[in-house]
Amino acid sequence: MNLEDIGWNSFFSDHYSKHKNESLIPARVSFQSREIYRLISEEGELPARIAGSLRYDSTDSDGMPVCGDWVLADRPQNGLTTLIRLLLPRKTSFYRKQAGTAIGRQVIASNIDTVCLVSGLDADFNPRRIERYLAVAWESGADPAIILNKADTCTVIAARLQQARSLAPGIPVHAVSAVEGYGMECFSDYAGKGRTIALLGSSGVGKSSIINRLLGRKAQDVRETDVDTGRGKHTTSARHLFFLPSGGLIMDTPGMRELQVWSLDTGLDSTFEDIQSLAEQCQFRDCSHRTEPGCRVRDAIARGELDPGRLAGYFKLSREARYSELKSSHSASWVEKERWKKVTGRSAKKNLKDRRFRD
Ligand SMILES: Nc1nc2c(ncn2[C@@H]2O[C@H](COP(=O)(O)OP(=O)(O)OP(=O)(O)O)[C@@H](O)[C@H]2O)c(=O)[nH]1
Ligand SMILES: [Mg+2]
Ligand SMILES: [Zn+2]
Repeated sequence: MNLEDIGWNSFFSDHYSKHKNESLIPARVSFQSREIYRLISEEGELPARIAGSLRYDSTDSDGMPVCGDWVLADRPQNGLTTLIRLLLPRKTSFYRKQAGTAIGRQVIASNIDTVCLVSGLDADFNPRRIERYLAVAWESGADPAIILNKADTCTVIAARLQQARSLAPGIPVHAVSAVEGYGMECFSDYAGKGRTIALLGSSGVGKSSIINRLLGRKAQDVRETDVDTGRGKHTTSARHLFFLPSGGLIMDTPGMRELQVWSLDTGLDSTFEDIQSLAEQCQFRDCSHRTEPGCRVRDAIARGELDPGRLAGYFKLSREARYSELKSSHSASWVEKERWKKVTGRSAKKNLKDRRFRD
């Protein structure tokens, strides 16, 4: 196996040269599910787990390897599980807010060149959801593309394509059918030697079906019937990288019921470029586009040039991003206070008492 074929380039080799060590080999995480890892390396596929030192050294969850990462691992010894010693820096990374009530961000995949945002052309089609995924994609540093799957179930494909293009000017949009094979050649635009594609989208949109069609075999389980039976039930439960016959790699990911955004900076600006450029012409520089006079954003809505749903989506995403940032900075100071309470707790009080006596 040639490392360049699986995405190795000067970005990673520059970092690797700093840690070069005969007993460590560079490898890419092709699968991760909780504590179980699989790597691809010049030595082939390797089962792996995290070395205690890596777990100990990483200060937060960002420091733990995820699918797509480049790592340094022990040189494998006849089929034994190898240990991952070091995580190389990420070229691109996808974050989401941690699930449930947990505060903080979670890396979900890394080192992706093109992220294909998959939606279904059936009842799943939802412009607001596409915007949400688009914002996260922009923020990751990868190039987005929009894939509208299940074209065989849709009688208004041209209208849907146009609608998706208006949500994301300049972003490629493709209609495909994984079941019938229609339009699947579009993926070759993004694949090729050393390139990595990831499929992202809600559960049931057909990500694993697309993978199976591209690989020409049943590599991944797909949902038996095209009906969502249980709440929160996903067919795919872990991220997995596969080799494409045409060269390059493709990542299957578990569908998310609701992708909660983490911080958005460039992601928000890039997704809503139209609103941003209107906002620059509002009478007030800090216009909230709600009640102020001379608001160009509301003017555009009144003229029918901007969809009010899109503005509402923009408000919602920016609120969410601000809120998770705010919560995390509050929680960071809370965690710090708690830590100091522990450190300075009884023993510190005792020290203080002793000092008073000594003084
Ligand atoms: N009609 C039609 N059905 C499709 C197409 N692609 C996928 N499906 C069906 O949609 C259902 C869900 O497909 P999956 O490939 O399991 O979806 P997924 O996105 O991988 O879902 P998770 O793994 O839960 O995230 C299955 O019943 C597929 O047969 C398509 O192009 N047309
Ligand atoms: Mg799946
Ligand atoms: Zn305004």
